[in-house]
Amino acid sequence: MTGSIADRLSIQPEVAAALAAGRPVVALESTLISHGLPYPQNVEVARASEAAVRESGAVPATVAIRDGRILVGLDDAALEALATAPAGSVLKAARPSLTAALTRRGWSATTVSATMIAARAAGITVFATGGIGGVHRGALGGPGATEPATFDISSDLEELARTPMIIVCAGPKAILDVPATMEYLETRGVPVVALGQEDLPGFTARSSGIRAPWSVPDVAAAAELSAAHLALGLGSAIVVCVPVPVDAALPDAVARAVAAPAAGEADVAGVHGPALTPWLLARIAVITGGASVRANTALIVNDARTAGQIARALSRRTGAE
Ligand code: PSU
Ligand code: MN
Repeated sequence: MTGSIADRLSIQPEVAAALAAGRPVVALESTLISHGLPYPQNVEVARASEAAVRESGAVPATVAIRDGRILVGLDDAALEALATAPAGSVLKAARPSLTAALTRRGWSATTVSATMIAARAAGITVFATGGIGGVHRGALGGPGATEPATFDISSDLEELARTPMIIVCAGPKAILDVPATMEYLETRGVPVVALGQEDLPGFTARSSGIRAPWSVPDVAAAAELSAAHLALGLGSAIVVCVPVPVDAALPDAVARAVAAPAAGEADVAGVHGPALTPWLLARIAVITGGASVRANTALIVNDARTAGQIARALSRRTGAE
């Protein structure tokens, strides 16, 4: 079977109706379900994210791939199937692996890059995730480095550069080289804005320790800035970073302290490529005694709620509500 991305879409009727009427819709990714979190937290967070989008007055559209079709909007049985699939049976689909995902049978989960491709084809402009992928530690080598540069830079960053969309997240994942990730986004013309604080949110921690390039005080201002960005037609996404809720956050120092040793352990264990991010998230869950999972689930749901509010504000601007 062949066909364009648009030919491959199976859009849930509720999502299609909302899009046709200009009502707010929020895309949600599925790799965090299949590869990012353990069961049962993964399916709980998927359901809670959808509920949070609805509470904000928008329609959730979780994206995944099954049997050659890109599903935009999953029912509860599909969420459960993705969350309970045997380890290794769900492919992690990013832009480079999208073709493989669409030409095999069974389930593939979509990362930020693949979800953006699907959302754009479906006409969805607001997308919530936990943390974007970025430049991995060691990707660039460095002066005096004993190991060669790995060049492991997430395809999420290139997608953000080429797909006009609003991505709501809690900042680049702390497992990454966050300063290098920010430089990459700057080079590729992707605005990054912190919501409600000056510091760039640090994924499972409130602060990454670096200042965000821009910040806005509230959701209304984030929606305003995002609408202005999309209207300019520059072609890139805008990344809105929302700090993890206070009661679930890891202390900033803890989040930063666990990341470097975990990256070192992954290297010693020979973990590279698409397996690296899931491995690091699982390792940090163990190191923090589960605290990182609590933070990760809370921030994902919080991002979904905020994305719903932004989508709602945008559709009010266009007069659909
Ligand atoms: N956010 C989370 N957990 C995750 C991810 C994001 O809270 O597991 C996933 C996203 O799908 C993101 C991917 O696109 O990790 C990045 O993987 P990589 O570094 O291999 O590009
Ligand atoms: Mn990678």
